[in-house]
Amino acid sequence: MNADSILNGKCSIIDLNGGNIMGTVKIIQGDITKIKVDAIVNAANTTLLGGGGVDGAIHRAAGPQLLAECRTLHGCETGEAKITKGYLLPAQHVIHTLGPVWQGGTQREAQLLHNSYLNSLKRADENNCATVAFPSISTGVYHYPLKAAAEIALTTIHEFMRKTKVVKEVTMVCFDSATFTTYQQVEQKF
Ligand code: AR6
Repeated sequence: MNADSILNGKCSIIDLNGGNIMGTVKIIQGDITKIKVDAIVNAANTTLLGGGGVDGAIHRAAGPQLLAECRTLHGCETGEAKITKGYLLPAQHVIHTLGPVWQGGTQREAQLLHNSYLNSLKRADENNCATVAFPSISTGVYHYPLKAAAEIALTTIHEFMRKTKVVKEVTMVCFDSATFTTYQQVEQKF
């Protein structure tokens, strides 16, 4: 079962490369904890030991075994990504990444957000994950401006999907309608 069949949300499916399909990028509105894919990405914090927002939702849905495995990872640097099992989630794996806190754009935030998406996709690739779902990293309590974040997210995803032979489908799971609309608008440029 794929994302759009289990979520009450709007769905827009974009094939890469104009019909000569190398992979699919989907933008949907919904809850990432409900999605059955090979890996969902978590917008975590430096401890990797849970928090609010999507991080809290993923830990609640995955159960305490996720926290136990996260304790063995010894945290995460900004822009890095580490993988665990998905435990009680429908997703097989969770890729935990730490996006940058927005500080006005002078602290390499754009590069660090790019690194978060790229390193998450690399972990997916290394672990044979064909289907991957992302939340909108850093645009919640880390306050990264939404449109700029969407441009980095979708550029990084499209570039990666032109190269990978493993990752076939990437879904951006937007929690609220403003995020969904922004990602849809940015995706139209590709
Ligand atoms: N499914 C999909 N997206 C969600 C869900 C969900 N279930 N819940 C929230 N979002 P945030 P950040 C959206 O704040 O900005 C945590 O406390 C949310 O609406 O979760 O990277 C961590 O521990 C927003 O669009 O992540 C860190 O301390 C997006 O996910 C810190 O927040 C990201 O919002 C990370 O901040």
